[in-house]
Amino acid sequence: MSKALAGVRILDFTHVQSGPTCTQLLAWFGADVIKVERAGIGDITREQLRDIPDADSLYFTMLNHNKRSVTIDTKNPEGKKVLESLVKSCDVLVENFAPGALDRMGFTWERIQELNPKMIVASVKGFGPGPYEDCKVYENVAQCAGGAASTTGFDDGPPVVSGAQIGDSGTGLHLALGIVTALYQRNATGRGQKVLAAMQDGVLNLCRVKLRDQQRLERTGVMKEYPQYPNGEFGEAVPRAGNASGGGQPGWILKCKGWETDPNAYIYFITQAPVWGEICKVIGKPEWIDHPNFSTAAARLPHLKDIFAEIEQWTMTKTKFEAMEILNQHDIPCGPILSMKEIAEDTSLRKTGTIVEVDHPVRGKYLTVGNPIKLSDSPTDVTRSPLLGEHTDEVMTELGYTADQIATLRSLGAI
Ligand code: CAO
Repeated sequence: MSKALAGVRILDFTHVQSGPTCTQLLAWFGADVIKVERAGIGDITREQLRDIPDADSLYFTMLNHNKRSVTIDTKNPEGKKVLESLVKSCDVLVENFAPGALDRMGFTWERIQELNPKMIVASVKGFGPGPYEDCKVYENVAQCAGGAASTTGFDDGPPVVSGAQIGDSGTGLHLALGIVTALYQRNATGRGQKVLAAMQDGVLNLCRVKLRDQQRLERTGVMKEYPQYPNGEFGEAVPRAGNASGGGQPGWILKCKGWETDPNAYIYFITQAPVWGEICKVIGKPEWIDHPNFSTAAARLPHLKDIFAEIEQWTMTKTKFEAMEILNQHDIPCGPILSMKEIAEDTSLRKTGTIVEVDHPVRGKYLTVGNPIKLSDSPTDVTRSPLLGEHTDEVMTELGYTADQIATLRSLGAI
């Protein structure tokens, strides 16, 4: 079956996590992604957090599937020429170097336009234009600067970063959408353009509801679905909300059977208004259905702490899966707290290709997260990440270099 992005060639100048997430997605949709790395070194993540000596790390392999790898020293004058021919033959250049690195290499937007006016140049940077635009940025810096950390955690503790890589992988996703959109616009204009996804902006986009809450707080001084209500104090800024969810459907994480020894024996329980009666029946509190303190969503808000304490008395008598089974029969929204071990062993995620086993010539079999976006006419086959420079000769030949020229460039240290 053909792939959605078949025929699109990506010059993948990305490293670490944010950029590679983006180009991996494009590769999964069928683009030919050519990853350019430094000979002998490669993407720094190849050797970071290694679990098998001399094998590309899981960090690298899980972010670089379905790509080809070529090595080019882009600071070597001859290597620069090779990169120029790649620029001429690709549709998109994706990079996430520190600010200014691409310019210092001699590949300014103007120069790239000279070489290929149709080229789309897509960048992840930590910050957009402004006081921090020259800063290097990693995941947690973005989570802190994008509003996630100040709004995550519990009120009596410090800011907390999330395990979800919303700064890196989240921004990679944003960039991928920008690239596909620019490709679409190029169909009409025939021109390339610059695409920028700043990590701070990407995180803030994912924290949109917290900027909503900031304005609600400034107007009303209170947010009734937050755990600070009704007994705590609200300050000037949106506080950390613990595990609370929205106003119409307050939720919390509750202990389940086995919580004393299993750190993940918990369930997320949502007291969704339309099923309040069912909740009361399930937990053995039918008198709450019409009780003035509990009968409406608004009446319940000041009593959420007591309500969840009571529900927890019930969830503690069930495992999280037993509780799920019962609650789902009553259409009560809930979710088990799944450990990574449980997710890795989940058969339904394997069936859908969301968890995939991949074979690698050096490290052997490993698990990865497949393409979370499923296209019915463009299915994803996850193939292993490339070894460093595995496709240098192949790509150079496609660019028109002869075997002798390739050997010479290699002897010069250009590739
Ligand atoms: N040949 C020759 N030189 C190469 C090369 C190649 N094939 N590929 C890269 N380089 C050079 C670059 O030109 C750069 O050189 P100069 O500093 O002399 O201009 C150098 O390698 C290092 O690039 P860098 O500054 O991007 O790398 P770093 O490890 O110092 O910083 C990071 C890493 C991630 C902090 C930085 O790239 C960054 O801020 N990127 C933007 C934000 C981002 O994506 N962050 C998320 C990273 S994922 O957690």
